[in-house]
Amino acid sequence: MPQYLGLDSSTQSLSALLIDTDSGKVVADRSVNFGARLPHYHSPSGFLQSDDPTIKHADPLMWVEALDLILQELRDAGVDLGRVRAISGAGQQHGSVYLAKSLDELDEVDGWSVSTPLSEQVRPLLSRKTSPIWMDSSTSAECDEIARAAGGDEHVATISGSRATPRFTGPQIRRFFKTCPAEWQRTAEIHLVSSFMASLLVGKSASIDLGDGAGMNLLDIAKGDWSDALLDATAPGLRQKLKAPEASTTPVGEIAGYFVKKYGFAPGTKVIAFTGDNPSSLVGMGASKPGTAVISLGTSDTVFTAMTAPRTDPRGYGSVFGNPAGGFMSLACFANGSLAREEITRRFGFSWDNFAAAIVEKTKPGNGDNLLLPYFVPEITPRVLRPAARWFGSEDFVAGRDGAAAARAVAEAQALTMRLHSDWIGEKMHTVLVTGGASRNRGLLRVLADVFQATIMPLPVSNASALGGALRAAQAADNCAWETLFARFCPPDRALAVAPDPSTRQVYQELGATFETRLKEVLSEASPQR
Ligand code: XUL
Repeated sequence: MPQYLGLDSSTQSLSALLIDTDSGKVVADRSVNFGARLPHYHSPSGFLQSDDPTIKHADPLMWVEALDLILQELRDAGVDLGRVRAISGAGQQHGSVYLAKSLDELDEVDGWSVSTPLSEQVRPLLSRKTSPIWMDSSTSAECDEIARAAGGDEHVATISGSRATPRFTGPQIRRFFKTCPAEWQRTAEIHLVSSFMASLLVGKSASIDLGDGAGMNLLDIAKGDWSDALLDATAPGLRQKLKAPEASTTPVGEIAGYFVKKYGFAPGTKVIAFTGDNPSSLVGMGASKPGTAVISLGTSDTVFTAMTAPRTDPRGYGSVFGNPAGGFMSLACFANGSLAREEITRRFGFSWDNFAAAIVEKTKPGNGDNLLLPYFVPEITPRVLRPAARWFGSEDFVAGRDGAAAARAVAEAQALTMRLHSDWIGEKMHTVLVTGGASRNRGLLRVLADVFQATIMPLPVSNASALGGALRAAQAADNCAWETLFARFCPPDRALAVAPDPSTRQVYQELGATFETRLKEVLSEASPQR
């Protein structure tokens, strides 16, 4: 009964999902919420507070401690980790970890000492105490510099799949090089969150994979190698600080003795390259072939689909990443996902169920004339640099006295912006698979179905990214066929499918046009190009 473990180190939590490929069952499914379980990192939503809303960093030791914690919990719950044949996983994309010493230089044969918690062993290795994460938007100047040095934005997009983009790792690295020269000098190796987590498991330096590596503005996505032009435009000597990227199916090593002794893994358990959470979700949704669109409702909302050849977003917001199952994927990312939904539930004292009921039972498609631009945190798509939520409509709505309308307004605005900003992907979306923490909320599903005029299908497993890790482990380590894995683990839950109501098509065409007009007004007042 072969078992495979998938890990997902996301913005707000670390999740672990264990599958048994013979029975087709999920054997264990656990999550450690950083804010709730590791309060000493002062990161209630997974990142450190900052006076500057454009700066979003996290303490990488929090991710390390969460790894020890989740494995301890699995072991204490009676899960026999000795049966795990291989592990893979994912990390929030773009975030970077800076080490003063390559993990390949760890002294012991096994890498980590078993007598000290892992986070205490990693602490002295960090050349930079904090990690910029995907929510950081402080690098507009660096994006301009990189684009200029590399021959313009279009050229950067043609090489790397995306224009120079503030949250991407290359611009973040450039800002670090410019603002912290001493720490930059001390940095021997740079990791993404994904390759960092894989490195912890093997006690050696694991390569960045081509899926997540494409989110750095450093990779030549056609060649599958770092681009000299982009490396040079970013920081001097950068190639020496990055291992060569590898295909997402690459085994990066065997599990370190620390995990064998502490948690009972079998010696020799294979670790497969980790990837970004969105590429991993593409696999975990069984959507790794073109033709199926996915919406992920997580801390960020994302819309993505597999594609055979890269196609870039003419508006300049969307991205092309590597598809871990081969080929490419397109992605549009919206920072105001669950943080915006949580803002509304908190303001109006909604439970998650009441929020759905407010949408479905108390309000109607189109929401009267009430419309919200839900930019409670700086937005990625389209670029809104400072929080700028705007309320339009009835007096009560604008004054914050109509909770039901606010619930529908945030859901409608999110669906409309997803529809508008994923049009470049060019796939007609008849059926859309949906995943993420919010993918069971019937209010959100109803609005998505009507706005997209497509059937929305949730999967039985809500953490597609962790599932993608487990499936990739099975495929890469033991050659399990994708089709078999998808048939066993990714059948959409047809009982939960929500079909569109055709009578709402016109309403959402009109609301879409109003939304676009309002958005243009806000963008012309408040936002720079990136
Ligand atoms: C994708 C992106 C986010 C993070 C969230 O480009 O920035 O979806 O991956 O974890």
